[in-house]
Amino acid sequence: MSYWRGIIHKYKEFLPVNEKTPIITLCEGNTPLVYAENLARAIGFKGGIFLKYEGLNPTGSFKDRGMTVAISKAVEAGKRAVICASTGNTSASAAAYAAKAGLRAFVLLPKGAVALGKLSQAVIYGAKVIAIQGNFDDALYIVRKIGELMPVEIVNSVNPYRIEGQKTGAFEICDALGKAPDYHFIPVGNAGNITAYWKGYKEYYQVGKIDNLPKMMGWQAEGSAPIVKGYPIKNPQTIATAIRIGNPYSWQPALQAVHESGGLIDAVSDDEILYAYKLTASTEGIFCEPASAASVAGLIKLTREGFFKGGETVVCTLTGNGLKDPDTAMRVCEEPITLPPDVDKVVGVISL
Ligand code: AN7
Repeated sequence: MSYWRGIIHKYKEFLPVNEKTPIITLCEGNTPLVYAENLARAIGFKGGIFLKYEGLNPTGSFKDRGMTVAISKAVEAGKRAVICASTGNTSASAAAYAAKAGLRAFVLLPKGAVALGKLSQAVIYGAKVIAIQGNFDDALYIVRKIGELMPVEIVNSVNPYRIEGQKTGAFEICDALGKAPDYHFIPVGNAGNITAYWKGYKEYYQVGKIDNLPKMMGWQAEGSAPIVKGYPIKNPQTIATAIRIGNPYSWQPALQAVHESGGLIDAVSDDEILYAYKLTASTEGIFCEPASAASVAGLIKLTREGFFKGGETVVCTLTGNGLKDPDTAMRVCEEPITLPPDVDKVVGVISL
């Protein structure tokens, strides 16, 4: 069969699966790598920008790559239920893949701090949703305790199968470009994805699929930047709720990715994130969520600082779909004009 059947079918030899693993897939992966010449021109970047649009995965974020592996392995191990803490996307993905697998799903969300689209996904896929009066870090702590107490599989990136699946994003980029980019820009929350991409690039390098490695460039939101600051943040804040995380689980592997690759991890402000969010949509026709725009915001920041020599190839991972959080788009953009049903009145507001 030649049609796309998801990342496990495509990249089996790199994944911890065998003939007995039941493959639970929603045909995730194979997402567009969009050449962003308009964005490059707009920000004065003198090289090639490619946007890896992970918002086009089945539940609208990169989490589906890790979840297909985590849920397949949970089924293989005979598990009946999964649990996760989430800023929204992990819960949407866990709920969907659990539904496909016939498993029960329990998701713990920070109350009032999850975009409505993501919450609606968890609910409609049939997960038991528990809103915690606390933040993501509180919810993850509880999930890890419950994982010790009850026969339920944790599908946060505490689960190594998540990282395994997510590394396929790097494979797809290399397959598309025929090489690794010079720089890979990526938002950082719980720091699993930067860890996963670096693992993917290194594995492709080891088997000779590529002969270069990118510098890993991770971006946290200023109010939620524990790795940049060097200590956990008790009460993280940012408009990019997906990365509102004060004590990332994959802190050390993320630092290792940055150090081994010669990259960096830095922070961008909410204003910089929103600017990048709007610019990506208005120049490239790609609506990502605010957290995803942290990667583009980081690229804009470094471009303005004169960081690049010119001629570099960079990839920005756009981790999630903007439709998950339409409230933010409506808050930061101009309100639609309301008019009576009158041709002249409408003509009056159209300037060509
Ligand atoms: C759109 O869903 O942590 O650094 O619980 O949803 O691998 O955590 C989401 C994270 C970036 C950060 N962009 O990735 C969750 C969750 C989007 C995200 C990140 C997330 P990691």
